[in-house]
Amino acid sequence: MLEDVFEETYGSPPTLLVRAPGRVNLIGEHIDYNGLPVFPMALQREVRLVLRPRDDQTVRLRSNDDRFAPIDFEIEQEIEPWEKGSWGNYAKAPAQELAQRFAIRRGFDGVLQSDIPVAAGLSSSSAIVNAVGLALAHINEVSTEPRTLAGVMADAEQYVGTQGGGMDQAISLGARDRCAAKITFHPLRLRHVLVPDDWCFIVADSGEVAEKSGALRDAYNQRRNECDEALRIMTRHLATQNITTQPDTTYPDLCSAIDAGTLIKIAEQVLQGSLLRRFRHAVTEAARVEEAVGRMLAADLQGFGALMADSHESLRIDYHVSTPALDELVAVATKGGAAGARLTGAGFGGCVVALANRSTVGEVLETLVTEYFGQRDRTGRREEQLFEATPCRGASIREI
Ligand code: NG1
Repeated sequence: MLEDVFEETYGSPPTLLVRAPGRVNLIGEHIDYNGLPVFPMALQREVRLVLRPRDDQTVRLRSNDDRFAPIDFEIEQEIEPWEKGSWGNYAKAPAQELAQRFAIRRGFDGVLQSDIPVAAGLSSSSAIVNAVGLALAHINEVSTEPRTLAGVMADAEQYVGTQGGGMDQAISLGARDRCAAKITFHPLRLRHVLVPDDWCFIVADSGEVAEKSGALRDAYNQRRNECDEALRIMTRHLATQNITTQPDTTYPDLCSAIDAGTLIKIAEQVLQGSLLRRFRHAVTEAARVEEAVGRMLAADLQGFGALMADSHESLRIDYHVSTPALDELVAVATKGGAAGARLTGAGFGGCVVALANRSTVGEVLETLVTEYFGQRDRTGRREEQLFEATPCRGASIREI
């Protein structure tokens, strides 16, 4: 029990329990940082943190997973990060952000555990940021209202050096039980959509580590910069045609002013190479999100699945974030009868998500086991690598 580990470590029992779930993004990939809507759900895998507030500015935290060494640091306006890829930076990130914005002064002793696969595109990192952030906000009497805290935590996570969007923090803090949420940004809004009872989302982990705080950070940030550059060129061009005139036009402005088909035709004249491909992905993916919300509301499983398949193709060809293993998992899930499958999260490894009807999910799982996981070197941690995602409520904190 986490409480026992706490008591053994610190000599007295913890007083608070925080939980923060991971998430699986159903559709809307690599577009949150363009301010475009996304459609994830929180899942049953989560970070749990037991803690006892302190009267000073120290945070002492240990994980019950021996791979992660115990950490301690002082809450200050400027907190020096540990080396790139170090897990402790996900605890320092919310501490620094809350110190800068709200001058928080109280730390805590804590023990944390997580059953979210690490670096697999299921947002294990944001779950730590949110759990620590929620704990610090609570004990320092800062607002813990999910949407407010989500914005703060999204800024906080930039501390690790990845220029992510705000999807992960928003869904992990704001999700409702049994629901996915369409998230729109600036201002942040969550529209909760009940996942039909007979829909099953399967998560299958390729086993390829997608460590975004490490080496892949640059590849991720590069795509974000390419999207910015494509937008700049497009708005400049559109201004010369008197189509849009604002200099600070955003992706959402553009997508609501001009339909996706027309935008892409214009882009094909104006952009080249990777800028054209990144732009095309962003615009078509945003349109797929809008459509996917309608498909879920209409309980149209096949329609939703087809959009997932299109999303994967766009991420593979235009966004260039897939891998042969992810493509193989998508193909195997589809062959097994999934209505659709796609890589989920940042890509470059990690997981795919597949959609199946409850009556056919067994067949999809079996096909994945025999044709992907049953093969040599992929049999290691089956129940961790292949599971059904249950839509769960967002983070919470309570006294124990
Ligand atoms: P992952 O790597 O799956 O946790 C990242 C970003 C998201 C979003 C997705 C791609 C962070 C914390 N998360 O998620 O904002 O851009 O990639 O859709 O940077």
